[in-house]
Amino acid sequence: MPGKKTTKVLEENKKIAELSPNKEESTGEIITTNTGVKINDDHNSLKAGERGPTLMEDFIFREKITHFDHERIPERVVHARGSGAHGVFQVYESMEKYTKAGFLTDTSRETPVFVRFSTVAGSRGSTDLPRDVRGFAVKFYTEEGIFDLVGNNMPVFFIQDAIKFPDLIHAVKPEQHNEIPQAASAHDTFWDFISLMPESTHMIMWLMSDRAIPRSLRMMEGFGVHTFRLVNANNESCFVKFHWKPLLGVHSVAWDEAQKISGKDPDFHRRDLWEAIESGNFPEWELGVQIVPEADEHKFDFDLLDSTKIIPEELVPVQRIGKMTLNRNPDNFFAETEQVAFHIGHVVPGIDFTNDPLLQGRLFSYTDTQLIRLGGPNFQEIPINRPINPVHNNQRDGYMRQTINRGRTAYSPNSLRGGDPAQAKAAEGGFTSYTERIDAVKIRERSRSFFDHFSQATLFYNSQSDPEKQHIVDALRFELGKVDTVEIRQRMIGILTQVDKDLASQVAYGLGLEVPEEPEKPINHSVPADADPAKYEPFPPKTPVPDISAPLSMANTVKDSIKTRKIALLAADGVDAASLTTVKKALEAAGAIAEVVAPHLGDIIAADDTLIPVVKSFLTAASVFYDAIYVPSGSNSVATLEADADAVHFLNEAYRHCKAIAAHAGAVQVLEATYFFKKLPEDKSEGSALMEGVIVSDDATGLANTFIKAIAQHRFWEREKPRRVPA
Ligand code: HDD
Repeated sequence: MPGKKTTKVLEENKKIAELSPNKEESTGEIITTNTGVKINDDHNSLKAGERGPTLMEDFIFREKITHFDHERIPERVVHARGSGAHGVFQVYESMEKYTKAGFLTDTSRETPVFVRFSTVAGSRGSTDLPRDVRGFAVKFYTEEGIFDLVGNNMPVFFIQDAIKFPDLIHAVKPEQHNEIPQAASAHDTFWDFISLMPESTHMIMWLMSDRAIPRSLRMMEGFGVHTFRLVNANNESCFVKFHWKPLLGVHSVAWDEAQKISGKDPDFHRRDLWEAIESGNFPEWELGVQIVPEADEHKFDFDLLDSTKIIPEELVPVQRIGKMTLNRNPDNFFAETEQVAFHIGHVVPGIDFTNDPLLQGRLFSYTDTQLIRLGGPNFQEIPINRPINPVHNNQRDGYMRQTINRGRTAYSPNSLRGGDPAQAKAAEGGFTSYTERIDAVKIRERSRSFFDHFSQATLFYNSQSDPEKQHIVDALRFELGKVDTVEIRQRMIGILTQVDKDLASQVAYGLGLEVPEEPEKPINHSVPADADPAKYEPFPPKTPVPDISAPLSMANTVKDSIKTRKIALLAADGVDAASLTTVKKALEAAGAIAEVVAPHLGDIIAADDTLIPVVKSFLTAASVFYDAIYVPSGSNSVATLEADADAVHFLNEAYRHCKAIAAHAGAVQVLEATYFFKKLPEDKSEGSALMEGVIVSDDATGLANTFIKAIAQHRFWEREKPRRVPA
């Protein structure tokens, strides 16, 4: 049940939804045409006689069909599949030392936000669970205008210069001759490109890690990726990297699980986000900043302008400066989530750009794409894109203009309107670009400071826990295993040797390839053909870089809560009501969602004749939709489940996907019917890695407590080692 505060927010949200302009909701109204004429018959077209042809004259029919025929707009060229939500952002302490941006200095302000999460490669209707980067785009509707933080759930990018973006996307999208595969990077063209682009290696480590298959959009980090500038009221600037830290921690699913979810519920993430908000479990992130003083620009081994690099948190800590809460679902997917137009160039006074060549290229691309996608220059007038502060300028006309500009003048300077709209001085909030000194020659080249492509890939790999490393190996074996061209696989082994020899040899083994004794140096296409290669050797290290960076591993994330985790309670007629409800109540008290899954829908009759409502049947549920499983006692229920292949499969899958499993001692027979329990070592005592997260007890209260701690651990990846469980 949502608490008092949450209920208040939900009620206020309803009011906002009613008050906003452009909203329409038919409650007992009469159906009309778009010209407002009441319709008498919406079921039959106008015909010449009962069995005669339809008449052209039927303006009601024509209007309806014409509108329908034009319902589609081009989907986004990337990030087509997305899910959105409204919310608010509030800063904890004034950041005025660094920036004059009002939403980062005024602690009393609640700034409205709209967030759109997305996958990158798939089409609009593709699954939520491919191995992919997730977009994490936040629109802040500040009192000084819109600021868009258009980031991803990974802190680096594939390429250093935006001129390579079309190549990257053409390579990862379905192949041009047969439009295969959908929403997948596991194919020849992607790896062909990557194997020829050493600068992508760091990003590839992230993409092959579990970050690419999140458990929930609510459990992902977000990153602004580029280094931006903050500028304060004295026009002093510092560099900044933006982070979003989810309060529920960073968690993923298993790859086998991701593939199954894609079949059983392609809307898994969208549904999860929607349901969390509807139930008052508002997703929360803290905004983090890494601040680098201007004077330290050249202090690091890497270039701050290079988007394939992070600033390790050991070198510059992340300060958590505010919180974002998503508390309202969109009213209409198309009007809001589809029509929202983000742009890295939407900044407010106090935030400015750097010369990162990827960022600079993005500054061009985003408006350009909206012109084709949303059909013209007035896309900013679509309700979801409008700032909350008024807009005044001399821009006029264009397709679908909404604003009715009054008066005679649409130019500046003018005298007829007293010079309106007037310019604002910087002190009055007028945007002034940071006066960065630039003294340069025009050059189509990349800086030598961008040429260390492997150190941070190695840092990322070394920072992972053993199971995470294994997942990277498995992911690379999977992805490259789907590549038909052996030369591409081999070239990738060459790249991986630059990251870690052991990683390379494990992947090579899985692919049946050899790691060459003397791997060829990866080809670097960003070096101009007629250049002296010595000019592009990475600079020698300047500052000690950590061997490992703890925040890079998801193993170190917060694991103190089971809030919003979904737990299946497997039961059938004859279940022991106390054994079921004690655990159910304890889980719900800890904030989890506990659902009874049974052989049939409706109610099951407990041993004491009470009726227990069933949420899902084995036909409509699947183990992969849950974070943990509990089997209560009751001899008839246990007998039914132990003989039910679906119930046993449910448990086998949960074990294979390393989830917490609990059974009342009276239900241990159901576990004994599973593959894993039979195969577990004779010694089923605590402390055995394979038994971790498997709980059997005859004390339902004690079991619930241990179970809750186990679920909070998220997954017991160590179990994967023997790889003996079919699922
Ligand atoms: Fe981009 C969409 C994130 C590089 C060109 N991008 C888009 C979205 C996100 C990102 C989250 C979806 C926004 C939404 O939900 O509507 N893009 C990134 C990040 C990048 C990046 C984090 C690197 C740091 N993007 C990038 C480059 C270019 C683009 C280098 C082109 C030069 N991106 C686009 C685009 C899209 C887009 C074609 C497609 C739809 C849209 O803009 O509105 O303009």
